[in-house]
This record gives sequence, structure tokens and C-alpha cells, in this order.
Amino acid sequence: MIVLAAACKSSEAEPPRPPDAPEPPRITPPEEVFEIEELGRFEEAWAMTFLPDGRLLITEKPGRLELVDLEADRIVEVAGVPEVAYGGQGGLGDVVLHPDFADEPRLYLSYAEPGEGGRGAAVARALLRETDDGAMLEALEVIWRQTPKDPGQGHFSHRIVLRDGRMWISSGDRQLFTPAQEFTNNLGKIIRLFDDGRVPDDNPFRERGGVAREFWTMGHRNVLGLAFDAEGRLWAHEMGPRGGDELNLIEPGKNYGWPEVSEGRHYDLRDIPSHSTRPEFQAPVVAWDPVISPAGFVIYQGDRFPGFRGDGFIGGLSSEALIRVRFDGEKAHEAERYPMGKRIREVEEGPDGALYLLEDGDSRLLRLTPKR
Ligand SMILES: [Ca+2]
Repeated sequence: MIVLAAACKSSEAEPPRPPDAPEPPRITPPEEVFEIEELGRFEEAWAMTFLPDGRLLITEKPGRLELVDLEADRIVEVAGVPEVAYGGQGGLGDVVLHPDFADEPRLYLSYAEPGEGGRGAAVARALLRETDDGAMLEALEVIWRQTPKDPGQGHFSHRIVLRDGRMWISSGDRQLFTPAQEFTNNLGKIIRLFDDGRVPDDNPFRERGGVAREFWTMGHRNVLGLAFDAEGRLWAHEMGPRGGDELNLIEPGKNYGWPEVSEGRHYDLRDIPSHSTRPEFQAPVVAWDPVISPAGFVIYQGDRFPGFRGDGFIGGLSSEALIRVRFDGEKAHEAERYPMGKRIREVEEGPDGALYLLEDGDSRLLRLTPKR
């Protein structure tokens, strides 16, 4: 018995299931749970966010910001978007509103920008102005940049979330691995700034000086989802290598291990030690093998699906699925998976409590409401 068990568990190539790993999730055809409506098509949509009046903003990776009025069936392209370095994973990225948008229409955009050394993520804030002739960005101001720039076209991450006058930005490792463990660059980190881009003086790595003053956490690979739960915990999912996608509880000053540890392997099948071998690194709350390729993230707070309140919804790219995660305080597990037949890039909750999805590539906008 012991020999058999050892034989089964000896291969380092097989990542161990994390402690408390739950049973595999329930796979449910989405049409058993949701009414699904197609509302429009977009070109390489990347992110969306709802305005207080129910309209929504959608980014398209080639560099367009679309203001969408679903009621009036009207789409207006917003002028004044900065030049983006379109290609690979790069282009226009996230769009989020300032929490006080109803008083002052300020929004935040992330994008890959060209510059000395290659390209890098940037975050800008601007005011959304509307006239009879259309909509435009005014007073645009770049408030954060990835440094250094690199010629690569991947792992920008650049997801943004705002809360209580602060903003968090995910900054990917740009497929360079080791910068995620270094204090001299802001790659492979989650950044925390004031909502105007200034660096708070109470960030955890401030004593390191320089760019490390802006770090909230480090050791990240490619974080394409950031969300606060109702109790104020910050959660992030990240794309791991082969077999190593993660959902992490984000706590200031912690190091999430990339590229020193992972529950996955390199694409060339070289081993990476598991998080459990290095207790100084924070282990993921959920690890996926096979991977889901998580993109987009909302923690549902609406009334339309009372049974899903507090659950996380994650878009799956390679998994071509919508993933529902059930949280229990600081624990979580994948509760259910809905195969969508398309790569899901973005998930959002509408003011009507419906779930909205954007597909990747030739991007349909879908509305999911409870099955009647
Ligand atoms: Ca990790």
C-alpha cells in the first residue's frame, strides 16, 4: 500500500492538489441555468464597465473605447483614446469608473503603450465628456507606467480596481519571469496608489525606496482579474504556466511566489517547485490543473441571482467557460462551470443584476438572466 501510494505521488511533474482541494466542480450546460441573449458584437473586446445610467463602456484591444446604449441600440466611439501598442496581448485594456463618477465623470483606462525599450502597460485617468456630436476623453493624464518597457507582447495584466480613494493595478511579469521577485522594477506586482496616481506613504515595501514604494504584493505572473468581496478582501486570479492558474487572497506585503514556485510546470515541462516547498511564499486559495486561463472577474452582489450573491464569476479563455467560485471567508472553491463554447474575456454585473459576458476575438456581448 505504502509503495503504491509513493509510486503514485513520487512524480514531481504531477503537481500535488493543494490542501483542502475540493471535489472537481459541477459542469452544467449554461442554458439549464441562464437565459442567454446576444446584445451586440465587438472587435477584440477586452473589458467593460457600466455607467450609473445603465449604459456601458467597452474597450476593444485595437484601441477603441465604445459607449454603448443598449436601450437605444446605439454605439458611440469615444474620441481621445491614447495611442496603444496593439499586437500580441497588447492594446487597449481595462476601463473602470471612479466611484464618484455620478458627481464627476472620471474614468481610468489601461493600455499597452509604445516607448523606449519596447512597450509597457500604462494607466491614464480622464473625464468623459458628451456633447451633441459625440463623446470624448478630456484632461487625460497618465498616472502610472510599467517600468522598464520590453519588446515582448505578453503579460501586461493591467487590471484596475478602485476603493476608498485608492487604486490597485495588476502589473504582469511581461513573460520575463524573474522581475516578479525584484525590487528594482514594477513587473510581476500588484500596485497600490492613490486614485490620482500618487504613492501612499503606508505601502508595505516603502522602506525599499524607489519603485518598490508602489508595491502592494509581488511574485505575480499575469493577473487578469481583481475584485473586492463584500467584506473588503481583495482577490486576484492569475494565469499560471501549464497547470498552474491561481486564485489568491491579496494581502499587503505578501509574495505570491512566481517564478520560484507554482502549482504548474513550465511549458517545456520543466518542473517548478510547489508553493508548499517554500512557506515564505503565499499559496493560492484555489489552483487549477488543467488550467482555465482566467480573464475577467466579478464578485456578484446583485439581486437577480440571490443564490449566487457573494460568488465570484471568472471568464475562462482556454477553458471556454464561465467559472463560478464559492467563497467562504478566506477560503474558496470552484462551485460550478458553465461551458460557453467560446473564450470568455470579460465578466461584469449590470445595474439590473444580470451577468454580462464578452467573448474574446470576434466578441459577442451576452446578457445572462435567470432561466424562466
Ligand atoms: Ca503563486
